[in-house]
Amino acid sequence: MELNGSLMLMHALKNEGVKVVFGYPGGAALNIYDEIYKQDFFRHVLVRHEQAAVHAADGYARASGEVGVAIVTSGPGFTNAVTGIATAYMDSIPLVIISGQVPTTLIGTDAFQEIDAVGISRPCTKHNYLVKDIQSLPRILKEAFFIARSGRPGPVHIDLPKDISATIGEFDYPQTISLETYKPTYKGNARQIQKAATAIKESKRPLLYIGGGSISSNARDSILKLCEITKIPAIETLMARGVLGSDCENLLGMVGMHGSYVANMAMSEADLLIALGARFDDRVTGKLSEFAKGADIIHIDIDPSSISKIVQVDYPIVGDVSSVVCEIVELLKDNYNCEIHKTWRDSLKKYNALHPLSFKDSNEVLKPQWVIQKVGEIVSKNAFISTDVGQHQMWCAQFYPFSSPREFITSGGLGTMGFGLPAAMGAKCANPSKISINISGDGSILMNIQELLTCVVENIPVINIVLNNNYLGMVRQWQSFFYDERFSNTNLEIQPDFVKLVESFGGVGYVCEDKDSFEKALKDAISQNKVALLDVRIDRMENVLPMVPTGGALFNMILESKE
Ligand SMILES: Cc1ncc(C[n+]2csc(CCOP(=O)(O)OP(=O)(O)O)c2C)c(N)n1
Repeated sequence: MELNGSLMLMHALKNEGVKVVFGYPGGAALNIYDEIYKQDFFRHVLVRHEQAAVHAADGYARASGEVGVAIVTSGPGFTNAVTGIATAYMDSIPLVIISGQVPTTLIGTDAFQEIDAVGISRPCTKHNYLVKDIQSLPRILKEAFFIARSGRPGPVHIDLPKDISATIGEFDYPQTISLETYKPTYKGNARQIQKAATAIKESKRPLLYIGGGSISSNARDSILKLCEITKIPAIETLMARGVLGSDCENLLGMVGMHGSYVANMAMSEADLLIALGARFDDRVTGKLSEFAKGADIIHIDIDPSSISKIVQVDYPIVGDVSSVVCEIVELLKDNYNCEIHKTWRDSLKKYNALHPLSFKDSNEVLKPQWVIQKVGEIVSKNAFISTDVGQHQMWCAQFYPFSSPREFITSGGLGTMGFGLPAAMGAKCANPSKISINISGDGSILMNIQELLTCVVENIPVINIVLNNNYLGMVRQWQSFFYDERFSNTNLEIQPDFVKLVESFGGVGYVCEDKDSFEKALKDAISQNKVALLDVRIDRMENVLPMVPTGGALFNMILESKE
């Protein structure tokens, strides 16, 4: 059938099962927006800033496991979107981002709003395209979705010039796809899996090191099975919070810079690490020369280039985490002896008793950790929890009682302030029957606060819990520990009246200064089902502990603040 480029895009979105698109129009995207006006098979959410369009598509993808889609215009629309694209790239989130571009005849002339979009997106996308002729558009659209969601997922960018979106061509959407140079391996090598299973059987101090790839591969059930039959202790990275769920007996908590004492000690003393879709990020390994010194390493990952990238691996297995773990379970299930590492498990229990993850609660001032635990209690497993970046993010990762994968939506790799609110909006669109809560800081929330309006206009009731310490808290903490308390430019004493602010956008606001008012406010916000912001005044000087100083060994943790 004959269609113009914009209609081809609409048909491709329909074919790929896209239900929601986040975007913002402009001159170079006008043809596309004209077709959006005429269609009714997906919902278009008009954000108020392009960065938010991509974060929202990203939140949608993290919550649903589907590809998130964002459309922006050329030039400034696209450059605004870059932070969102880079955020998704660092966390391997499947997105397709379409940007308008000036007409092909003007490319290279410094035309109004021209920018080398594919040049900019190259280092922060899994793949990108500049569409040069209408004939290639159907193939490019099909490839983009295929590449975004297959193998190690990631964002794919299509730059679509204005003349091409208006040109008519033949639309024959490919049903299948085969790319010569891109064939992800899902099934692990049988011999390597056998060797890994033998190593697991023989190990006396084994440890499961669970990373975010376990969520993209939907590996929860197979990993739980492995835990059940082997009793091997497990740790989760920030990106993997929720894979096992907080009531899983094997789980020692989060590992890394703000990981629990027992998780970090386990990582340091294990004799076998079983890394599942984890990437040995520097915030997890600490000082590399001291990292897991006595351990052999099994690394299961869909991305061959991430294996032995940071640390030398003894048992590399390229494949889908879920599929490989299932095979390992098959090899171990009938003859695995858990007794071989009982001493190890006992010694970890002692570590946990020595320095459990805890905080000093108070009735005079609200403690952020208490607030987070309370949220968990009130929403009882029925919420998406998004965060921004800073202390509040780490307290969430430490203290929220996670129960399932995809429940926690946070920017791990890039650490992007301004992510939380739009991501919570995307998550709510993915599953409107769940509560969507953005836990933010008073610094972060101001980075995309305009999205409160999108939420109000589009009726996307997101609840924002702003843990307000009148500081850029995480930076203040580093200044406190490592810069002799010289609080250079981190004091946010003067803040807007957040309640008036959210009300001015058409939402509801609350100030919470004690436990009672917090509990009432959150319950009220949930029952009103409206866009809400809770300005929660917390202890200004609270720190996130434990903490591994950058460049330090994982086992050297700061466990207490100097008073
Ligand atoms: C876009 C962006 N700019 C700067 C930073 C550096 N940064 C990391 S945490 C942080 C402070 C965050 O403060 P706030 O949102 O108030 O949260 P808190 O740490 O107080 O919980 C800053 C500035 C960042 N991560 N992202």
